Amino acid sequence: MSAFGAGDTIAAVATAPGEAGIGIVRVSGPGAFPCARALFRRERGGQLTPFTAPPPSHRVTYGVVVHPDDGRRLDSCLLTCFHAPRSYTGEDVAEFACHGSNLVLALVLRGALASGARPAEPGEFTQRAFLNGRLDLAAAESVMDIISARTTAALRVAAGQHGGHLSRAIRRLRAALIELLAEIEAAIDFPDDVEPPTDEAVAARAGGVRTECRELLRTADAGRLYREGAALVIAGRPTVGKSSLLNALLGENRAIVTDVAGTTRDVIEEGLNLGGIPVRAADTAGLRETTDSVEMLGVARTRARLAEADLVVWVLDASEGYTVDDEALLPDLAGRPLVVVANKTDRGDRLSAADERRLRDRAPELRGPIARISCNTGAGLDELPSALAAALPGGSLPPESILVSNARHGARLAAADESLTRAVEAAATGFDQAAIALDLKLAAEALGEITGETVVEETITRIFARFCVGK
Ligand SMILES: Nc1nc2c(ncn2[C@@H]2O[C@H](COP(=O)(O)OP(=O)(O)O)[C@@H](O)[C@H]2O)c(=O)[nH]1
Ligand SMILES: [Mg+2]
Repeated sequence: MSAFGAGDTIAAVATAPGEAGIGIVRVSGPGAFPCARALFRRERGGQLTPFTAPPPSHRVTYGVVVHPDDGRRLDSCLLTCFHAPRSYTGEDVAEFACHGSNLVLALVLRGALASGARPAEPGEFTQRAFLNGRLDLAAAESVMDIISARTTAALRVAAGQHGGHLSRAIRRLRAALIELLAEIEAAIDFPDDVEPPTDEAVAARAGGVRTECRELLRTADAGRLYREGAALVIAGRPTVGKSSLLNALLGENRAIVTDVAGTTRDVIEEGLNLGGIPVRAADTAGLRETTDSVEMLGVARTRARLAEADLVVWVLDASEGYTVDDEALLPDLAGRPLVVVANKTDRGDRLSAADERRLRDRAPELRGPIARISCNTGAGLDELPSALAAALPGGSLPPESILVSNARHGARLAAADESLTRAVEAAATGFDQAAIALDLKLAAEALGEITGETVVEETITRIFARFCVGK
């Protein structure tokens, strides 16, 4: 059936465990319809009758599933049969939609196993869909991203990839390389009849593909951001309003706010949606020298968080301006992407243009304008989420763009870039085209691994092992 010796029949509960309105058992493979015949009955006038021929494809049939041991009515069921190759996996598929009871679903699954199916491995349905050509590899990988997306923007990125956004771009680049390769190889094979492309043409065409690979690679920050979210750390000296800011971003009183320095001692982390980007925002203990042993631990934790932050939000007290105590924090804060938020503008704004120049001078990581807010009056808070999102690495690319959101795809694009760089340099120095062809081949192969056209079995196994059972 496929290179992997599929052809056996697999079964799994395809819905999440727990009590729900509906639960589905999915069976795929040549034994799917025999399974359905063994477990499903139509009910007419109190009589349970098995079907003689499988129901037509893509049609829902109402009936009951029976207990695998005694053949008695177990639950009502909507059976949908999908005839190969027009199914999710490309094989015969039977889906039993019953009530979402763990017990009902476990018994239906047991029945399917008793009629010859075996338990599906994690991701095996989607793996079969890929192996049978129903999905390319990038689209198959996006299934996990769709399932785990936490914001609509993350979902949009995953849906774009599922719809073939990225794959189409990659296939076009790969086709351009293969065409160039064919011309080079034809001239090598038939030197008397075929003119080789000029070295300039080879360099230009390989260079053009390389440029596009690099453009795609540049979207990797944004892709990762939408997919995995970002870690935002709110930091600053005590009582500038860090906890107040977290509460304002959350729209609830999560962190304790007092006028006592050293109130926040542990890191408080909450998830929020920042202009479509899933963010984990951490409120931290104010950075200062302290002799209080608990506060010292808090400050150590703040430093650890800062080291891993995708964006540091440095809170100042606008009414005090940029003070020496703020400046003393620079060694702790610098080195990560940084935005400055000046809070308490309701008490006045002493942050001068000279302060701002000094800040930008000392902290080259500082992004965007300084946001002026008041957590007390709410001034400036409406614009803050989009300003923070834009300051995140990659946060300025909209989720509708073609984004490389998967680390594996990024690595393959980087490999293609490397091979193409060698090819371009070799062509520019008039190197033997047979040697250049090898690098072009490597680049085409790296691109093919993204869509799955040239991928090795081991990679496929590794990719789908990360899925859950039933997908
Ligand atoms: N006037 C004024 N006071 C604020 C503002 N934001 C916070 N505060 C007060 O400043 C004090 C310290 O706030 P908190 O959020 O606990 O600061 P943290 O130590 O940085 O977490 C509290 O008394 C807050 O009520 C603001 O925008 N304006
Ligand atoms: Mg605090």
